[in-house]
Amino acid sequence: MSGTRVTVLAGGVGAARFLRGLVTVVAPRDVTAVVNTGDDTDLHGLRVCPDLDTCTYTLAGAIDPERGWGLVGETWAALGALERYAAVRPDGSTAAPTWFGLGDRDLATHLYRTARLGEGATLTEVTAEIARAWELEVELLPMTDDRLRTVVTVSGHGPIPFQDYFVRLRHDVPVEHVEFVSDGARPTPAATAAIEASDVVVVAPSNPIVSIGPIRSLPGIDEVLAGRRESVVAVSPIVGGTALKGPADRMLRELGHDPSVEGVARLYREIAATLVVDRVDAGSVAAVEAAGMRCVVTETVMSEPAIAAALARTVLDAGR
Ligand code: FO1
Repeated sequence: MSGTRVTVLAGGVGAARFLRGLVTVVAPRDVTAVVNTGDDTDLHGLRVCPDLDTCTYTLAGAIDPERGWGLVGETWAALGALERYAAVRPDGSTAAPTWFGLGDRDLATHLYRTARLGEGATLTEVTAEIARAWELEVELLPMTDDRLRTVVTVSGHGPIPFQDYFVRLRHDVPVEHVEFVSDGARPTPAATAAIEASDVVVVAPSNPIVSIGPIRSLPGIDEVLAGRRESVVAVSPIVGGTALKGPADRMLRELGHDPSVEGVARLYREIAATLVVDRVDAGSVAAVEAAGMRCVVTETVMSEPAIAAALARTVLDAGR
């Protein structure tokens, strides 16, 4: 499939695994990922961009395969040393937040990113430098160079930052509301151009609300996608009514959506012509089509690289 330019709207683990398969069927230099930054957080004074890092480490073959985030073979000496200070932290202080697992080698990424942002570099520039350090050929683009924060209202806690919901509370609390808070964040021109100019756009199998939602919330993105809807293909992150990783199924239900491929189709039908669903959802083809999307059935659970590659091939065929 040489010469096919592909842009992937990406969240974390599911998107990263899809990208790893995609680069085995198209040239990596023809692939751009526009990555969610709504999960980004500041800890210990460091800017942490979990979805960008998960895509980077996965494409570099350096991701921890069990966790799906962070580096394989990681050590945790710095985090362990912080526990000494967490023990004396006064009430009301957020110093030494040891609930968020920053590994020793992973810390280098956040130190570098934070230093470069402090020098005035944009997140797009720093992300390209980090990708070059990991010898990636894929273009990784943050969706925006502005701050946009995903804020989750959970029962009993009120509105809290995304990582407090996801990691500190282990996404084990009902979600009442999700919003994307920014001071007029705009997509980067590079992200918009990639979506406009590629032959196929893929909406990765990521959480539609908190991974793809922040990208779609940026002004103009939905309009660009809708304008080229025929060559936009979404992969359902819901398989047989459940999310393979993370809280997408519960979150969809709690926010009044149907946690099924039909529910996913209702969320994506304005921006994508095709929904790729897993074989276990073969019985839902008519429902997806009734919801307004073409439906392609294949194996979508990327338990091994060959399955991710076959899925990428099917997705590209559907988009061209
Ligand atoms: N996820 C966790 O469940 N626990 C962690 O301690 C954690 C640390 C972490 C550090 C760096 C990084 O890049 C990602 C990290 N993640 C962790 C993953 C991340 O919180 C989520 O998977 C994404 O934000 C959701 O896509």
